[in-house]
Amino acid sequence: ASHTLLKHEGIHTTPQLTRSLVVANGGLGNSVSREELSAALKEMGEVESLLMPHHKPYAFVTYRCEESALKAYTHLNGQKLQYGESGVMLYLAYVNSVTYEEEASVPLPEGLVLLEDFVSPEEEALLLAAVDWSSTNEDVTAQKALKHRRVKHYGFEFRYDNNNVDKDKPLPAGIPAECLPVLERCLRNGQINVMPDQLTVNQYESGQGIPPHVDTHSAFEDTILSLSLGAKTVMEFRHPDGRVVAVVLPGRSLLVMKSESRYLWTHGITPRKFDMVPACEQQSPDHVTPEPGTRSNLTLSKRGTRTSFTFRKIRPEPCRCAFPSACDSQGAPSTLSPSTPSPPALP
Ligand code: AKG
Repeated sequence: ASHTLLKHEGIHTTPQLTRSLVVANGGLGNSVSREELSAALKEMGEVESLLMPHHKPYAFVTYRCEESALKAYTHLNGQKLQYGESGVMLYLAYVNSVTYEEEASVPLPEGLVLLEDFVSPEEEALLLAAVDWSSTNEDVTAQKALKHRRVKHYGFEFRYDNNNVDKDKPLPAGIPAECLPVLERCLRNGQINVMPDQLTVNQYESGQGIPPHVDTHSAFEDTILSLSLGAKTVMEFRHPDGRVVAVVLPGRSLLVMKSESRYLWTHGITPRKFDMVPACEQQSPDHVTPEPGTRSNLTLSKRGTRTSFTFRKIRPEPCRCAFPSACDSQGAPSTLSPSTPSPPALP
């Protein structure tokens, strides 16, 4: 099976001993993490490089010397790599060179900015404590348990049935006071030029997400802020022409969506328990889609609980943006909903 796989993938193996091996079944696409594979390979000798292509079921390892490669071949070929509660059988073969064409790079959507460490750990704790998830105040904050996450709205309720807000029905609870220092910082720094009046707090457990959507143009003004608290996640942006950009959102970061990234690209979080993120986070922490000519250096990251604060400004007049194909004010249907409501509770 590994030979078929390698043939279909255009990988040329050689019976001669070389410093490089392809490790079939040892790829990110098989849910093997970089740390797990790397630990097993390092036991055989000094590893010069480990390449784990995006979504592929194999990896390439290059050792400093041929003796280590031989040791890896002898001890790991046909052996089970144990990870988590399961394992996978590894098949190794020598390759003359490690050649792998990366997927083409896609730049970040126009208008999208990610600001890391935007809030301190103390502010993060304060903000998380400001959200009272006990269900006694459901009407005050329009709290909902959706199929894929739980949400709370402040200022105005975002209604998932019509993807809009009742602009003349403000909620009893406005944006919590704990948010004001953060929003004032955004005003001072120029991320926004008007104070938001609507907040949606989403809480995602591992395995949960939000369907791809564009925030309804007629409901909210241009700039949308999303503050990530707790665990990191990966948000996918999709352009109508098919481009997809995956962006890592670390805890305590602020995502600013303006212009094309707010009006035309959908944003969403795929419900899953692991994300692929750069292995060395210092290098390229916010952008998973690889740069041209760079080597994949991705690893699997386990998701935890993430709470996001999405701040928006209610739009008083119809939207007159430059993206009519996605603008409900200019006749485009409001197609995608950021929610799949949970089925009614059983008695
Ligand atoms: C929404 O509530 O419409 C969102 O897109 C939330 C985004 C996030 O969780 O960062």
